[in-house]
Amino acid sequence: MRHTFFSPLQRGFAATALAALCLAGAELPARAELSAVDREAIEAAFARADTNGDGKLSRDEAQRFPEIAARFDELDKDRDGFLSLIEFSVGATPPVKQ
Ligand SMILES: [Ca+2]
Ligand SMILES: [Ca+2]
Repeated sequence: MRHTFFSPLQRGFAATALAALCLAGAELPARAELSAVDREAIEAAFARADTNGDGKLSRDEAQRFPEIAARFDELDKDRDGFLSLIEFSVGATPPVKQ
């Protein structure tokens, strides 16, 4: 009788859960004060503002958030002319809570 610790289904689930954890950790800096609800609101705001869906905010797209637009250069840490979700989340905490 062979022993398998994980069925393929369980392995798939474990891998998915792990990937989700890694993704969540990579998307936003660890911020103790940022609750899951806040993070969802920020991600939703980011997604709404990202009108061309390229996963980053151009200066034009950032215009819908006056506080972000005013600090665009400061928030654009890697100076690529776009705000990533991470860069956006820095500026969006807490001004862009809705
Ligand atoms: Ca965009
Ligand atoms: Ca950037």
